[in-house]
Amino acid sequence: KKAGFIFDLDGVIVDTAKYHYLAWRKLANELGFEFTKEQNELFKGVSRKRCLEILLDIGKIKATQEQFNTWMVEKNVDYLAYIDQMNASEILPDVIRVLKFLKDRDIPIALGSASKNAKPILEKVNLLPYFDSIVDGNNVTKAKPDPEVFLIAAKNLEVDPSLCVVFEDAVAGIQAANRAGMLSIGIGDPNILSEAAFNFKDFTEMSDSFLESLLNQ
Ligand code: B16
Ligand code: MG
Repeated sequence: KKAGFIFDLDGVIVDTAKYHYLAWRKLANELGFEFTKEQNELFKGVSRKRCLEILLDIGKIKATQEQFNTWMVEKNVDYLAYIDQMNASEILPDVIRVLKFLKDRDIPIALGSASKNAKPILEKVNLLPYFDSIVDGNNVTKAKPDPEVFLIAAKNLEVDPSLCVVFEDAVAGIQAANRAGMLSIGIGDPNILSEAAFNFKDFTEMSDSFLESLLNQ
């Protein structure tokens, strides 16, 4: 039976976390407090709205609905300025090898990301042509760890969820994949992503023979 592959974006395909961090830090500083790299870990895989809620908690700031919306927009404008400067050199190591491996075998590929900026980012780094379906923050109502994003991706690929493989760098994303009944593969720190079925530091550690074994589950 046909397998389907679903990739998270931030932390799996590109390292945009550093740009999210710079944009959130700028907002925090404007509001009069510090925002550290460690605190930014909590933001991975989490929606923009939830990130701002956490940021304001850190700064102990109460916002009106209007201020909240203004800051959401401001952060995104700053983030997009960084995205605008991106190019293919920022694709994480061996991502293209894995995408090509799957494409050569006509395996359907989807993106499953919390970001509302997923499409422009894929365009910027020239990876859009690899994806048969893009499911992102604009298509989902429930954030990871809810499985919605991955279930929609499986439906779009016309592949049974039990035959889908998900690459994820966030705990919430691994949980979402597991809840969707998919094979979860952690990309990053195995201690943090311990709920994943398999773990790799990055794609350079993932052999073609391992990929081959995923095609014939
Ligand atoms: P945006 P992923 C997530 O992307 C990021 O990890 C998370 O830090 C970010 O807040 C979220 O996208 C929303 O991004 O503000 O661009 O809509 O890891 O799910 O690809
Ligand atoms: Mg991610």
